Amino acid sequence: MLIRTPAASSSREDEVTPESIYLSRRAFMAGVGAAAALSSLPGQAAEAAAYADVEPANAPAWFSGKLQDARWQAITAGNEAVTPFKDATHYNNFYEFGTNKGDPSRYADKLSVEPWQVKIDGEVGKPGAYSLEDLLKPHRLEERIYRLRCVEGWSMVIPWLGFPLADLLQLVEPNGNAKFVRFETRLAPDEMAGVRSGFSLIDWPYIEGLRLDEAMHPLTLLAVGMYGRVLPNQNGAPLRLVVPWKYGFKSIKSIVRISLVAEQPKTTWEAIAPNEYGFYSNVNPEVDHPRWSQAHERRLPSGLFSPNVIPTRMFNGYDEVATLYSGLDLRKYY
Ligand SMILES: Nc1nc2c(c(=O)[nH]1)N[C@H]1C(S)=C(S)[C@@H](COP(=O)(O)O)O[C@H]1N2
Ligand SMILES: [Mo]
Repeated sequence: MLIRTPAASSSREDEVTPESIYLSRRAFMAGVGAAAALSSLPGQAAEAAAYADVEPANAPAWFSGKLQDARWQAITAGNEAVTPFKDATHYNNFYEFGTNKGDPSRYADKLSVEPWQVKIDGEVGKPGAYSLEDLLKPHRLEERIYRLRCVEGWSMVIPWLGFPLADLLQLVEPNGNAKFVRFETRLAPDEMAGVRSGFSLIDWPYIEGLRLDEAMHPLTLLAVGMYGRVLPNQNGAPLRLVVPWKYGFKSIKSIVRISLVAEQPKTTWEAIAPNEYGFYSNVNPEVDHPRWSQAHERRLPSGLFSPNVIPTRMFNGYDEVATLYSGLDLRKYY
């Protein structure tokens, strides 16, 4: 893996980075031995553990190059602990590979992610089929440590690497008819056991959507990496959306098409159960799912004896998005 860490004395990063996380990142880059050594220091054990199991990847050239000038810790989750890499990569929802939490880590390796093209079409001045490399070229990667809250009631804290969706949208020049953005996941039945099984309610491909102003919000991220490395397939390689104030299913994985459209797109989960999963799906502890409460969440890792249940926060704690919804009845538009 091609990561260079500047000497501590010459780095601006170590002035702005909480030391424990900075050290744990260095530790995972240096290998498990260093992480183990670090975990003996008080206060740094949890962070070191979160990164200890990071599996090095054979990163493609477009990614390694981008890491050189990544902005580490551009956004953090305050003092909330980063979820261990092991949990973030072995407890997944990616129904194309099966409905059990362990299925994506078991089967998503089958997905061929190189070469990768993204089609951008609809109400834009510059439609086209872009290679992932070309799509990434103008953008600097940022590390953003976001909370991820699944509608099922569990949550994690994940350090993503990506760039704002807004920066991409601006480059393709949405026109005046563009009111929504529609996203589509790759559909490759030969590579996707869950699609082949025919056992699913889902009408593939997986579709998601955002209002244009939500898509343009600076928190909305297109991710290509996590935990300092390229995205594992089970987490949506090579390109996935991350919308931290919405339930996890809005954060669509393995995107091959981004369309600027005039009408609100029909999304996968809305199509399956419109009374349970709305288009907006903002995290909201006051609006329960018809079959369970959304007031609390199980922060992973969680077990029988330490369930780690915490209150769920409005907009998942990202209060700055509230202005997007002023005047909207969030009970009606759930
Ligand atoms: N294409 C696709 N994207 C998807 C899903 C899926 O099944 N297919 N599951 C969603 C759900 S329900 C969640 S909670 C998140 C999980 O992301 P993670 O596995 O990286 O934690 O991905 C979302 N994106
Ligand atoms: Mo989810």
